[in-house]
Amino acid sequence: MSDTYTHPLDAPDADPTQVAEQAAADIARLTGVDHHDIAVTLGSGWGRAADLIGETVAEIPATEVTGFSKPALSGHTGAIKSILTPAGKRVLIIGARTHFYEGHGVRRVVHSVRTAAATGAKIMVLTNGAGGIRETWHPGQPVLISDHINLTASSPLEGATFVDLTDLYSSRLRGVALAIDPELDEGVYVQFRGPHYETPAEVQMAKTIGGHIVGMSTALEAIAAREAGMEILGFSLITNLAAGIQDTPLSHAEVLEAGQEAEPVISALLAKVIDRL
Ligand code: 8IG
Repeated sequence: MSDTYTHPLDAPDADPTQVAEQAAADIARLTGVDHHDIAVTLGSGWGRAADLIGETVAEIPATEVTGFSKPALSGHTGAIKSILTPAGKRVLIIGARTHFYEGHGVRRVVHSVRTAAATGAKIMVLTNGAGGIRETWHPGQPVLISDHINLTASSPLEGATFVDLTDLYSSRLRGVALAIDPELDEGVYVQFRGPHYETPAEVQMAKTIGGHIVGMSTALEAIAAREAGMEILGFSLITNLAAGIQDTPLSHAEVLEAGQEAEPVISALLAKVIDRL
């Protein structure tokens, strides 16, 4: 054995599905819950939702689970929780995500999603904080993701894996959310690599090609979730209007502030939606 630490997903003979199965076994052992029905990734602004979804049965640091990395971002808790809903469903909460811009490769970006699938979850709820292109939107507003445009020039799929992405963001699940809040708006999520925000010209491009939301996560995760056979529900919290749509510069502080203000409202919404899934 070399004494240089190699991440399990970077080993030359690593099989991402097998690493995810190991991670799921870690979660079962550490939480005492051997199966989850629904998985939820909590992005910026969504962190409180876990408390409203149900009873926290177990909470473990993500770093205890095979293949998970330390959260790179403030506003992400880094915990994995197992929650029991009043309806008796088991919900796996993923409080940290690895972003593509961290530069560790797309396998690590989607490892949490593959792990969620390996715990048995059939529904993947992906939430994020993002920029809004529609002028009618305001910071603090949650919107449903109806589709995406992946501008990362990457894919989590390896080899000749031709996965259908029609109805990627399940119209059935969006219907459940809309039944709870008929006012919810929907939009097409455009994933950029980041970590810089877009230029105003790039935002205009995103708008021209059919985008309404700009962000740095979710699209790659959704693709991996679909490959794993899960049904996907996506929510963006609009924390800022995209560059050039709002006339002031963007700041991470503004993003955190909009997230904090919106947190009680969007957390309650998410908890209600999950209760009906
Ligand atoms: I929060 O305006 C958040 N994340 N790409 N652009 C991109 N990602 C974001 C933005 C934004 N706001």
